[in-house]
Parts: sequence; structure tokens; C-alpha cells
Amino acid sequence: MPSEVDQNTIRVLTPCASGAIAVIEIKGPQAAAAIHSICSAGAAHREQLPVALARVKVAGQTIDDVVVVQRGDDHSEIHCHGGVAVIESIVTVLAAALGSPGMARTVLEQWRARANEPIARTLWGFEMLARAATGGISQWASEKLARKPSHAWLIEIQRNAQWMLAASERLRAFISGDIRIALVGPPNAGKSSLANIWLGHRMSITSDQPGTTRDWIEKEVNLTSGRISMAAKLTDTAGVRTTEDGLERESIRRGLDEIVGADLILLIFDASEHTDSGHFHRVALAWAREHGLGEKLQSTPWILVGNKTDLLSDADRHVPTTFNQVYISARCGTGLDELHRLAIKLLGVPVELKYPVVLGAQQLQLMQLIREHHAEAARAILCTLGKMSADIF
Ligand SMILES: Nc1nc2c(ncn2[C@@H]2O[C@H](COP(=O)(O)OP(=O)(O)OP(=O)(O)O)[C@@H](O)[C@H]2O)c(=O)[nH]1
Ligand SMILES: [Mg+2]
Repeated sequence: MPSEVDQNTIRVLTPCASGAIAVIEIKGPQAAAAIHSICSAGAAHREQLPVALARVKVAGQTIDDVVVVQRGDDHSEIHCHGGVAVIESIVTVLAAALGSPGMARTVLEQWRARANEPIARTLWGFEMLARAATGGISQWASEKLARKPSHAWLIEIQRNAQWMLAASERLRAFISGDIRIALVGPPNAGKSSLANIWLGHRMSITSDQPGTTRDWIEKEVNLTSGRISMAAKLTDTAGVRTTEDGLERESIRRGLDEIVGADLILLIFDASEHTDSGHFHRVALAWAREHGLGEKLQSTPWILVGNKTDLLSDADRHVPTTFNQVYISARCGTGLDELHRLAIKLLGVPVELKYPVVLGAQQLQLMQLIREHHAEAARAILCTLGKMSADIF
């Protein structure tokens, strides 16, 4: 049986980021007494008014002017200024007032752990959330709130919140940048040049010396097409060829190992060495089989990338003969839009990535909305969604 002290909890509901206001939740049989003991003015009483202005003082010194909200008999919130030092101080004095000073450390650690959580990784998601304060979900909810709040619209908000949560779960890999794209091909094809131009700065050394890349290198890149923008991990590998050099053989083996876990393979060749795209396709497939990649290409989406098109005259320029071919020039940066479009298509990026999807702190807030089924909570959460997205810009 937990003691009364153990039943008390403190949680910082707002995310660990710079913000004007923070909300600290306190629950348990001693919640009201603890708030009363650290605030100089009277705390809120639900029967009269659920909110009250108060001044938090420690040893006679004022820390902050706050609003105390009483949500229930054993459930209150302190709405204080959002500075980190203010939050840390109030959590510390609250924990002490509850007779459990050690709790402050755990509460603050949990709060800080949420500091780097992405809110939404998609451009469209950001846009939708940014508009939330003046339009989007918020406007829709405000209109409903302006009329008499009804059970029906709360159910509707819940249904939407649930949809966002479910979509966010389904899209987690796409949102969190866990998708892996591997660049594979013979030496000198331009793998490292493509990786560099994609990243926007030098990731790998390039040279006309075959076998320049000796180890696989992985970096996060952005994949953008239309309204979809997602992060992915791009791996540049050593050029694959038969060689007597033991060190190069080991580099090639490691590169091929990396390809095993890839979600998309970019098979890259020097297109200027081939007469037409049909010939190019056959040679590339034979090359892949010769180097043990045949099976992997059966089970993983792949794109045949013909590089160095700047070396081809207009008359010699290839026209793709299969849906998964693309021609680029890593030197001039041409063809990259088409490469992004095809990559997004072949990765099977779900259509939901066009809509707002949420992670981390916002997920918690949506869950709270679903659980509490409460008009006040709905309003607070929708305002926070708007505020958080405004903070991003
Ligand atoms: N003309 C032209 N040259 C290119 C292009 N892309 C790469 N190159 C050149 O081709 C050579 C090889 O490029 P890298 O990017 O090092 O090729 P790689 O496939 O990484 O080679 P390894 O690391 O040896 O496997 C370099 O001299 C590049 O400047 C291109 O689009 N056009
Ligand atoms: Mg290289």
C-alpha cells in the first residue's frame, strides 16, 4: 500500500523548450496543501472560482507570480513563467512541500529528456501546425467552442486526436529519419559526388582515382518532393569491384553489409559509358548479380541512377526505359528533383505524411485530451499546439 506521500505526483506538462508560460501539474492527496504552503495568496477553490492569482515565495523571497488552477479535489496546476530556472525552482519547492524533495530530480530529468523530441518532421505538418493558432484545427475547435460546447464535438476532437496519434505511430520511421538509403556502384561512378551535392557540403572525398571511398559513411539528408519533406540516412559506400587489394576488399565487404539493412538502394553508374538506357539497364543488372546483390534487389526497392549526363551530347542523352531509372549529373546538380520524387514514390511514403503528424510532447497532450474528455483541456491543448508551432518559426 503506497503511503500518502508516494501518491503525490508532479509533472511539467509543457515541453522542455523556451516558452512564455509553463504548466506544472500536481496530483495527490497533498496537492492542495503543498500549493497552499508555497503560495502567499489563496489557492484556487473549485466551488468558487477554479483559478486564482498567487505568488510563489521561498524563505520570504518571491520566485514568481503564477496562476493556480484547481482541476479536481486532488488535482491542480501551476501556470508559471516559462524560464527554465523558474520551472526548476517551483518543482523543487513543490517537492519539498510534499515531503519528498528527491522527487524534484526525477521530475526535472523526465522533463529535460523531452527537450530534443521533434514536434513534426514534415514540412506540411509544420505548416498545418503553424496555422493551428489562426486556422486549421484550432479555428475549427474555436468555432465549436464559441457555440455551446457539446458532447458531440468533444467526441469529434477526440476522434481527430486519435487519428493523428495513430498516423504518427504508423509514420514514425518516416518522421524520425530512420529510413536508410544506400548508394552502391562501381568505383568512379560518382557515388560520393552525389552524396555531397545531396547533403550540401562535403561528406566524402571524391577523385578520379577509382577506389577513393574506403569505408561506408552515413549522414542525414532531406528528401523533398511536393508537400512531402522527410529525413533519411544516406550511406556512401566503397566502389564495388574485384580487387586483389585486401584493404579495399574489406571496405567493399563492409559497404555491402550496410546495404543489407537499406530501405532503398541507389544503384549508380557512369551513364556516359553506355550507348542507351536499355543497354545500361542490362549491364547494371548483370553487374549487381555478379557482386551478390541480385537477391537484395528482389526484396528491396531500387533505382538505377545514370550519372554524368553532362558528358553526353543532347543527341546521346538517354531516355529511361523502366519506371525506376533516373538520369542525373552530380556535377551540375541536374535530375535531382526527379531522383527525390522517385525515391519518395518507391519508399512507399504514406499519404498521411502530407498531413500534420505529431511526436513527443504533443503526443502526450493529445493523449491527455483523449483521456480527459474536458472542454478546458481541449482549449488548452489546442492553444498549446498553436503556440508550439509558432515557436518553431
Ligand atoms: N563530368 C562529371 N564528372 C563527375 C560527375 N560526378 C562525379 N564526377 C567525377 O567522377 C570522379 C569520381 O567521382 P566520385 O564521386 O569520387 O566517385 P565514387 O563513385 O565515389 O568513387 P569511389 O569512391 O572510388 O568508389 C570524380 O573525378 C568526380 O569529379 C558528374 O556528374 N559529371
Ligand atoms: Mg566515393
